[in-house]
Amino acid sequence: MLANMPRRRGALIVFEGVDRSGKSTQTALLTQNLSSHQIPSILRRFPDRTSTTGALISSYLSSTSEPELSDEAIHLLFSANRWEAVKELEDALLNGTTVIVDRYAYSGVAYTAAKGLDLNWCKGPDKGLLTPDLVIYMEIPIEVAATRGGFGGERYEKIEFQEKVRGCFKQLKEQDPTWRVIDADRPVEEIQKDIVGTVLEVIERVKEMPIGHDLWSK
Ligand code: Z5A
Ligand code: MG
Repeated sequence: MLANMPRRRGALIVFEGVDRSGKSTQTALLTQNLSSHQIPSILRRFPDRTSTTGALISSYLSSTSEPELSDEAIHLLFSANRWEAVKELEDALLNGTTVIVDRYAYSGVAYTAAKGLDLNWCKGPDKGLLTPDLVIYMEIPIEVAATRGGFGGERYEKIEFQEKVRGCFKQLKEQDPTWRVIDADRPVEEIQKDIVGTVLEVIERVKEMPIGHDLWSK
């Protein structure tokens, strides 16, 4: 009887890492691989440049924003861009769909804290967001990432700044047991194999657990 069947939810899987660490490549492959395992999933990315806040963010990142937004204002816009998506993500999880997210609040904190703002202040606006079941951190030396296609095109894509971002990610990782570090300086398929194994385990483990709404609130 359907009514008596336990309700199964999807898992919230977040990918983080410095620029060109391979997040978009791996999230796209993961969606295909989950589909071949008959596991329903959707892929979302932040910033979502299609919304109103996303258009402002996109303009800021390509340095055409006039007048210049303050570091605090752009930080809050990135956070608002995530809050706009909460209902859609939560509905998908409740329907049993796994949600794969390419960058999340950790990027929000790491990129703003790398500018010199207080890390705890940076966490504030994202407190209470949906809590990821797994954060996959794509670990790569900045010099290697900088040799990859497209590095250098936007505001933050400078080696010295990316080193600071990497240091901020390291602090966040130390405070969070849901992080899994993946060596991202390997062939694409080899990385994907590790990711699929870890993600399948997490989907199975959390399917009957409640969804968390308490990122950084405990
Ligand atoms: N930002 C922020 O400040 N605050 C926030 O709250 C959020 C973001 C959410 C735009 O993000 C900027 O917004 C970003 C952080 C800031 N800062 N910058 N600059 P974005 O996600 O839109 O950035 P992007 O343009 O998609 O780049 P990316 O995410 O940094 O790249 P990636 O997704 O990690 O890498 P990729 O696109 O998969 O791969 C890059 C290239 O490497 C490509 O040519 C691949 O074919 C190649 N590649 C991938 N994997 C490999 C392997 N394993 N070996 C060799 N080559 C590879
Ligand atoms: Mg990307």
